[in-house]
Amino acid sequence: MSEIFKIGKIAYEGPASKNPFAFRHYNPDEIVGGKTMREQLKFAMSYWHTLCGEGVDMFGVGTADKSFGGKTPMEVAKKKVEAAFELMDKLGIDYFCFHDKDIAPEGESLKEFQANLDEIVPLIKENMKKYNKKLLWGTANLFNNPRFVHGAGTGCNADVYAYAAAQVKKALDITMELGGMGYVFWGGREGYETLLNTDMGLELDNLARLLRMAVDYARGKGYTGDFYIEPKPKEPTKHQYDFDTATVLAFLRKYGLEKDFKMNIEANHATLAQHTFQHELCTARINGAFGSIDANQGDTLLGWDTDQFPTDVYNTTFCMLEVLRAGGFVNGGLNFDAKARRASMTDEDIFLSYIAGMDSFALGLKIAQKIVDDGRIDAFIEKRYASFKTGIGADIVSGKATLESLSDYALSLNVVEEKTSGGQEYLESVINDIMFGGAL
Ligand code: XLS
Ligand code: NI
Ligand code: NI
Repeated sequence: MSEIFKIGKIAYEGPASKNPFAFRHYNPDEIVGGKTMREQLKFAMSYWHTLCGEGVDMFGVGTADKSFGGKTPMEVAKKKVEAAFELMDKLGIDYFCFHDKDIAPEGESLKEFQANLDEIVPLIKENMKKYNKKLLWGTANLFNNPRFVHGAGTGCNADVYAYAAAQVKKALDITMELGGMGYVFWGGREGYETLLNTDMGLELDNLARLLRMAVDYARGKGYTGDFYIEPKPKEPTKHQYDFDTATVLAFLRKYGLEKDFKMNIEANHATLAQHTFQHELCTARINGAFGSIDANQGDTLLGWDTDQFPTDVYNTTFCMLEVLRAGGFVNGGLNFDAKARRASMTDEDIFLSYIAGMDSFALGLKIAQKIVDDGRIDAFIEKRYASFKTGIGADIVSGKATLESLSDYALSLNVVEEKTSGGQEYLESVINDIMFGGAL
């Protein structure tokens, strides 16, 4: 088989290396926090951005050609499989994620789409074996085709709903066939533009019905992986139903689905919801719903999902701190739902983008582990809440306290003043000390 990318395998060369095609921080076999970096980080390649994204934007056509020498749509799909595995192999990425539509052309009908998928999936399976790669998660694209203009699971047309269900069923079948560890529902067009034409109650009931059907179907077939919801507050619709983690948790609990779903948290979606990435991860963690991560970053000056490769090390650090606090990934991982900028259109840019993202997360992991080992942050938090360990605080936590007993207690104190510092500036400087102390 001939090479598609004229770039060799990317190796770890250490922080002193100036070779752009080398890792400076991601050393797959190095142990951090009791596991290898490869196990801690579980990097995945996003099929859509990497093999399908050509740099189209609102004002211009693509700048990168992703046909990889194929001519017909099916030829191109096969070439993409080759390119995908060559890329993962060269970058040392163990996992990938895809939408049904990324891997095979839709054709003219549902039957044709499924036949195309049936031709490509065995090829993918073969390559997974050959290169020892795994499927982190699969999903169905229920947003691109014009039929989903009013939504898929939350649309107004029952035929479209059934079509969406057929796509979900097939995408689940493929995910199971490929031994996938997860299945994602990102609510593409599940939202609304105006309540003047929207029955929000029915739309949400129907979405819950679709999720329930998907879970029952896959579990009935013996699927043991995770189901994820990927929150996002807006884009493409003005109001996406899966706004953020807290909103999704309330939805899942209303419909009794909370045991069946975890979160797939995307950094750029968190910031669109006016949250930090860490806030979303923490909300998922404390609710037992931490699952997987779409690793990318937005731009604070732009109000949309720019899906940039993550290079902000503060963010990767606080992300990995949450991952460590959650006890690490189980079925999830770090999927680079990220694309090189439109002006970064060369094959080299694909490699350089992944290297940048992987190195930034490797640094984040190392620093997060240092924060844990250093202990100053945890000790500060521990001390800050110490009053809940004994006396009246312990009564509050154990449930022994009542409104009356607290009132009596407060009256016995009569005057309560709070003069203890929250220490934010000190703690921020501790983080900088851990990151840069001694390094410069
Ligand atoms: C879009 C989403 C999408 C999901 C998969 O904003 O991030 O790419 O991750 O459907
Ligand atoms: Ni995503
Ligand atoms: Ni996104």
